Amino acid sequence: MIEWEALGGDMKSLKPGFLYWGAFIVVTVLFSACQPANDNANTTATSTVTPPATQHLTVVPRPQKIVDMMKQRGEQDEAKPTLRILSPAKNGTINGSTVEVKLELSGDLKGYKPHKDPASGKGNHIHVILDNQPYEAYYELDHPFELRNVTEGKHTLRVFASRPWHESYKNEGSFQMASFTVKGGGDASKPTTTKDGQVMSDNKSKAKSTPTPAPNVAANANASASPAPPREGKDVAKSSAGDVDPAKPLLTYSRPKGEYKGEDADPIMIDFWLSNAKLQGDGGAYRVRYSIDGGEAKFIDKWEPTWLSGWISGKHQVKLELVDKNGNLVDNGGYNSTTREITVVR
Ligand SMILES: [Cu+2]
Repeated sequence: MIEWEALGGDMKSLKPGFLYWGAFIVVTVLFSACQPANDNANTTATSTVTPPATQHLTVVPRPQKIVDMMKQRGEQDEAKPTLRILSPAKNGTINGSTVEVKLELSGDLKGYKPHKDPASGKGNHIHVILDNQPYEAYYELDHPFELRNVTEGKHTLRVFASRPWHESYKNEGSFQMASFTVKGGGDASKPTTTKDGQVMSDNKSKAKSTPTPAPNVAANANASASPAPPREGKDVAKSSAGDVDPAKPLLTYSRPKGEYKGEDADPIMIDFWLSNAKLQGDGGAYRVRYSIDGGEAKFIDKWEPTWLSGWISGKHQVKLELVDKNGNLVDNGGYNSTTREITVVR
């Protein structure tokens, strides 16, 4: 009554106003009750991208088929593989445009051996990363792995041991990094490839399409006007090493990558390598921040794979960043914030 009085007037003039606000509240409550629970509701509503449907991602346990595979592998997942980069030499100089990658695997292997099973096309392998490009898989260590048409300048190579489902081994020594300089170098208008023609780096232009509303997109506007041809979901970009300090905290993006189809598309694993940085849940001071399609930031506080379920078909942007306890990006040559485009076909 008192509030009505405050709004002014007698009961006759108040009644229509009361009905109006009452109806408004009822409609509002009903409307919000009909909204699907969606963490990304705020971002999708204002996004300029046209999402075909809303996507609600949840963290789920390691899928049963992987758990079963681990059982079949015996002790392999407790192995502590140690890699050594024999070539290219750390801080070495290579004349020409071909860089031979030679690795030595040792350590407590417990049966771990990189090899592609011809029947399934799967097997243990090494992830090989040139600069901050998507990794390429290296299966047969007794066969040389060659980088061809590497451009002139400074580059980094990162390698680490991986399982058939691309989850990395996280023991000390599994990861190695080497910086090297190429003199002469290849044709910068053509991609850097392996000897089998797998693209390690598209030297010509920035990765095609960055539909995320990233404010720094404009910075790429001076990249080549001709877009890079599609390369089977591999999000390749101009490759040059940042000024990476191997003694400083370093986040190496590994997964997800490329195209995910059918049952492989749900859940999808986020996996990375961490050097010189311990996450909060592991007794350290750092966090890994991720966001999907420019949406709400989430945190990974233990160094282990994160399985996300609920992807919808289409292209998605996956961003991984290494941040300190205040949420500030920890820079290391530009490598600690990486965005990859993946394709989901369900
Ligand atoms: Cu892999």
